[in-house]
Amino acid sequence: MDAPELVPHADRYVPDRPAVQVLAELHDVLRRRRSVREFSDRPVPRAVIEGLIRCATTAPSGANKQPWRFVVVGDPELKRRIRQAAEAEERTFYERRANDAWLADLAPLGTDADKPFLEIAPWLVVVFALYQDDDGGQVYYVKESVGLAAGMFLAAAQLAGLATLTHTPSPMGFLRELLGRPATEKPFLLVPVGYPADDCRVPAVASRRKPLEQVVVWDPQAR
Ligand code: IYR
Repeated sequence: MDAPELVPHADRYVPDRPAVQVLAELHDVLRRRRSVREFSDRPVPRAVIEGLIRCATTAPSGANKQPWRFVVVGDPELKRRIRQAAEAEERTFYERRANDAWLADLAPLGTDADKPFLEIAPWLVVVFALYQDDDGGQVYYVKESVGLAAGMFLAAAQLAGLATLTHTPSPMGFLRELLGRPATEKPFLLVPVGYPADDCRVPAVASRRKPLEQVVVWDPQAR
């Protein structure tokens, strides 16, 4: 096979301050991200959502197949139908499917089957994973790729001062039906986007991140 065309990495980003300084500032923004379940109905311009999706779609993906679709819902009637279907799934989760350990882990979050935020948040962004490319071709590392894009979406929202929730009503198949997506697309994440309610509360627990020592293993040779 012919060698691929490679070009200089010309417009690469070079910060104008030392990396540790840039990272300290970025960390101070990211560490204040919380999963928000009490949203304001304050509108968010469509161009802002578009900007978030543009940021998300800069993520790397297997063979650059970009196996994601972002379905953006703002219509109150469609949000209502999504809420109804999600709450029906959640009721079976809380009443039957979750085992005791799972319910105990969720208790500090104070969650239950009621999901009013699905109607209150101005936008619901439903991220789908594509198991076939739009041209019918193969895709690779789909979950990894979509997960990376979703993470960048959340980070972008945080930088823009917006609140998000990574909501995964399970099973999520109803989203494919309600949103008219084909069988080759699988709902991955439902992300309400908006501003927190003025009196928004978040769990007191769950804000602490594990200390670095617990999550990092330094090679003893590392300098
Ligand atoms: N999907 C349910 C339960 C739930 C599960 C996990 I894991 C969470 O981190 C939070 C909630 C719900 O949304 O209530």
